[in-house]
Amino acid sequence: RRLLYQDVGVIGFPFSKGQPQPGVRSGPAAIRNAGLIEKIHNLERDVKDYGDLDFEYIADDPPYGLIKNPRNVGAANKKISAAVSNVINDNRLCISLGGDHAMSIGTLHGHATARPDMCVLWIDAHVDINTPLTSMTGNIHGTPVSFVVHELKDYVPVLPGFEWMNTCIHAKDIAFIGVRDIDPGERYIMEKFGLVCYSIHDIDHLGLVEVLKRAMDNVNPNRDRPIHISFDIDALDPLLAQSTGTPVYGGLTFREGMYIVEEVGSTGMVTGIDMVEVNPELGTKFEQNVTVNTAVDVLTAALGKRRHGNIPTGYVLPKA
Ligand code: EXY
Ligand code: MN
Ligand code: MN
Repeated sequence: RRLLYQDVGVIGFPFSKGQPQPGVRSGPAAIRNAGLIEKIHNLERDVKDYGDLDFEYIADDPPYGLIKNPRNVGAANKKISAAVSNVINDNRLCISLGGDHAMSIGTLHGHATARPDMCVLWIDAHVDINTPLTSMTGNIHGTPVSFVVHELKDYVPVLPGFEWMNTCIHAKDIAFIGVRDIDPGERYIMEKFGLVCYSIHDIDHLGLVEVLKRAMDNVNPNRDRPIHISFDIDALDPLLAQSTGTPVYGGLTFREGMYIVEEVGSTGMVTGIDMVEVNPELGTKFEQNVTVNTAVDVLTAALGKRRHGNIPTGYVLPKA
């Protein structure tokens, strides 16, 4: 199938202010060290590494209600949004390496700026749709979806640092897959605004093939819209992704994770991917390696690496 964008851009967001554990800043470096760029290159896709963004630190950043680091998170996301729309305007599929999930405020905003017709698959143990007023932890990585959905505009205060921001997708443009840990306020919001959510229970009940087909029918019925995959590594079972800040047991298997990205990738419509919440400083050395390598496998599968093998171009079969 033809790809909407053949070329790939990779950009790192070593960002951790959306939650309390600083190690998630090292996610982009660990994923690069595991060979991501070369593995994309081996798929015969042109790949440009845009490097890592650096974020200035705002020292005077008192909480807004419970919400921690609003100015730092807001200013970082302004830069992230501009960086992502720049990559997509270069006609490259944008891979955003995190970093905690608060950075997806900016990746979704930047993607929607460049491609207003895009839709979103949010692969996560969580729905990350607390508003700054429903959040019980004050961690912005539990709230990014509330900032971008038009229908929630009246429920999200303009936090200091977020004055630049406007909502950019409709509630019907996002589907969640893999959910198994949702707060009461989040469940209420999902029902009130009719957000599409396939939990782990739904996968057990219907099977992943059916769930993914339904999710795509919900957000992209004609398979003609650009797709943003926001992949939180904690969607996968902690056996595969122990090195993450908020692991939840009973997650997606390796095979389920791979199936999702192979299948969505094969539509040719993926234009943005986030790989977030990889924290290479948590867990044992073994768990760190498993988590990081799994993140790389998910990304390369989304870009066309097939478990049944890829046909090599220019291959000459040796004659006897
Ligand atoms: N719902 C909880 C909160 O709002 O703090 C936990 C959110 C975890 C978010 C992780 C990254 O996906
Ligand atoms: Mn998340
Ligand atoms: Mn999560």
